[in-house]
Amino acid sequence: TKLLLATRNAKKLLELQRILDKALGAHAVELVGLADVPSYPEAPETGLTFGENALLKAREGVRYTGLPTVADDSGLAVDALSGMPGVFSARWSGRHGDDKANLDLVLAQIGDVPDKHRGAAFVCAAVLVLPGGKEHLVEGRQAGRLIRTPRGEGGFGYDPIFLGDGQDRTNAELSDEQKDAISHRGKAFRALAKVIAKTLPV
Ligand code: ITT
Ligand code: NA
Repeated sequence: TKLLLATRNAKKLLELQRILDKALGAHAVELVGLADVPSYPEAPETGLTFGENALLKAREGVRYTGLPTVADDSGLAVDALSGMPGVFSARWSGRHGDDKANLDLVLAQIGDVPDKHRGAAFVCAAVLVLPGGKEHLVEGRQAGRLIRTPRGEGGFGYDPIFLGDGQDRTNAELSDEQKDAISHRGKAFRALAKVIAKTLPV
């Protein structure tokens, strides 16, 4: 079954295809990204929650292509920053997609508060929107805390400063498969895979 994944992020496409292949069997679903849809109109990410933003992206995908569409929105919620950067995670420093600038700003803002006040969680909302208008929304979380000095070369975004609960390595020190097993996005998309299996011919 062909599904649109409403993102231009090629890494995200590969990661989600890998998670869905593992959950549903290889080739059960084929994700098509926005890079392959000519003159696609960018959906505005104006929602105040991850779920709203994921729905905005997916509804636009269905409207424009008529394909069942999957989308996600994700970010880091820091307790000491009242849940920020949250839906603004990709552009917290004002430079959209500048992972280093965003990470440095969060580290500067949390400063040297003690470990017990350095709690944070990655959150991912994942949605499936069908051409008939049916909408399915699931959410995944990974709880942990922020360390003081970045470690590791893997992953992206805030992974080098995030130590998941029960882990002695940052998310950036894990392999892709190890991260998928415990991450917000892994959890959300394994839940969405179940919805896809029930809803679509796979
Ligand atoms: P879309 O095209 O799908 O909108 P995007 O690159 O804007 O893709 P998101 O809004 O989902 O992606 O990502 C928000 C930001 O949250 C991302 O740029 C990172 O800074 C952070 N983030 C999300 N998931 C993360 C993860 O697994 N590890 C580290 N940082 C993450
Ligand atoms: Na976003």
